[in-house]
Amino acid sequence: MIRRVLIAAAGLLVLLVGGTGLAGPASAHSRLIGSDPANNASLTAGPQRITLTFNEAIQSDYAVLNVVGPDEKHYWQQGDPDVSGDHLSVAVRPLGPTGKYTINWRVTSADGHPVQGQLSFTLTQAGTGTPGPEVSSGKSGSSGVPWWPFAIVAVLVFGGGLAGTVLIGRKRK
Ligand SMILES: [Cu+2]
Repeated sequence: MIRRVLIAAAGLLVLLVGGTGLAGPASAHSRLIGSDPANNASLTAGPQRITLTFNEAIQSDYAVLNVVGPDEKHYWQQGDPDVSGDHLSVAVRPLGPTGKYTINWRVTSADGHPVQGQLSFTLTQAGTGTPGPEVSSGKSGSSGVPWWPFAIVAVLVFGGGLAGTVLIGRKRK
């Protein structure tokens, strides 16, 4: 009987610790609280700059902010994004065709966790601008988060674990 109570108590403890462990970090992420232009805005002229506002100061490392045109193939932002306190912004080239422009963002929260999302606006009157680099060309350069360091680490960790398992298996034989 005592054993059962102990097991139940241990189970409850695991649930409590696990629960707070999940809720804690998630609630500490930086949140997007506003943007200029506003999400889903209809504009007759392109914005010179896009500015996102977060609920707290964000980290400047690995910030991404780009604008993809209605053809979904070209970038329309100009240069690298700028982080200043709780603001993330980027300059925008003069826009061209009418239609939906998608804003992609990604920042590192104050607590170190990455957060990302998408906004959009619609241009209702065509501009005279010409598009920037192609999305698939990889010319976005420093505005993209490099993925290969993570891949290398993943391969090393996985490979190491696999080698360890094989070695232990051999020893047992
Ligand atoms: Cu977090």
